[in-house]
Amino acid sequence: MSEHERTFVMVKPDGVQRGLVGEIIGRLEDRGLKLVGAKFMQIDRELAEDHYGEHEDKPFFEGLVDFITSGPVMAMVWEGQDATRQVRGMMGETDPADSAPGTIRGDFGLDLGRNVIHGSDHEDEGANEREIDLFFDEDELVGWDQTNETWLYE
Ligand code: IDP
Ligand code: MG
Repeated sequence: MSEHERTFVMVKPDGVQRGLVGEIIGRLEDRGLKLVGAKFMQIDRELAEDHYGEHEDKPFFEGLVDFITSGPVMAMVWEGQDATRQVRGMMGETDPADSAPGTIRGDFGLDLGRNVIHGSDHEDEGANEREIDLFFDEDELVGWDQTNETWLYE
């Protein structure tokens, strides 16, 4: 079994409004990933601007901050082998229009600005840890033994 890691995942306001929280959690559970933290919350502008800081100079930044603060989100931490990259694969491409059927964005989205889910970028070293720290205190994360682990990992 190789090293397990934690990744930050968030159902965005469009996903919450469209009733996709259960569907998305179900897909991550079915894959074998382990939920270790969850918080249903509304993001304030300060947190949104921090979280999307890498995009602050982009023309879509204001609209993105407006959108992500416009309603509740389901913020989560999921754990598993290669979790960050695997979740990104399940999400699809940034633009739902370029996302394959079977991916979350490919199955539930049509428009770049309404792409349902966020997941830490595996190509951005340490993004998972940074985002987890931004949204969760250490004592809000729950370490637990997944009893089916021997059937998920060699
Ligand atoms: P990612 O969510 O796949 O990591 P990023 O490039 O990090 O994609 O962009 C963050 C978010 O900003 C996207 O998920 C999307 O909601 C939004 N976004 C990215 N590019 C555009 C754009 O060109 N127009 C509008 N929104 C965008
Ligand atoms: Mg990104």
